[in-house]
Amino acid sequence: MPRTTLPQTLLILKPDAVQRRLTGRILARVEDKGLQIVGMKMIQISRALALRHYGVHRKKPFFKSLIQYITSGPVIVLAVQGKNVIAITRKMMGATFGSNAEPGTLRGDFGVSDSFNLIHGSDSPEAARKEIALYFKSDELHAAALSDFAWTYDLSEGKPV
Ligand code: FUP
Repeated sequence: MPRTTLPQTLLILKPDAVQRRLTGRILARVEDKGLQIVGMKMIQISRALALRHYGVHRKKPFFKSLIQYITSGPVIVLAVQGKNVIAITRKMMGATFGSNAEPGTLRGDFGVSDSFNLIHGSDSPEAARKEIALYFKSDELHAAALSDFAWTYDLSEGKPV
């Protein structure tokens, strides 16, 4: 199997996804797309970690409720890799809140709230690097190529070797 370096992103299945038992269906959509889960764990995000993650929003009016929400219960954090993974996962997530997210997207299909939005996904390669490092140690990531890569990622110019 050829070795490849695929871009990575951080996803968080937020407390409402866990409480509403939606995590399996969201994970299935990630895998169905052909993305590779390279790290996964259930944690409860501490206030200190939430402040580091969402520090860019500290001046926003929603900051306090955002920190309260993300620390309110267990979440599933995922490091995911794949071709064009950031753009693809952002598209799969949909607009920020379910009330206006398109049908077919995760937020559009599974929620209607204007506060709880089920899933976080990094919005740039820099954010992804920073966020993956916040949640995972390097030995918690398992990024070796999967056996279907030649077919899923057409890595050998049309020849599935
Ligand atoms: P997104 O990239 O779609 O997850 O959304 P943003 O990066 O714009 O916002 C980060 C988080 O802040 C969202 F997941 C939810 C929260 N937020 C609010 O609570 N109210 C807002 O008006 C905007 C964002």
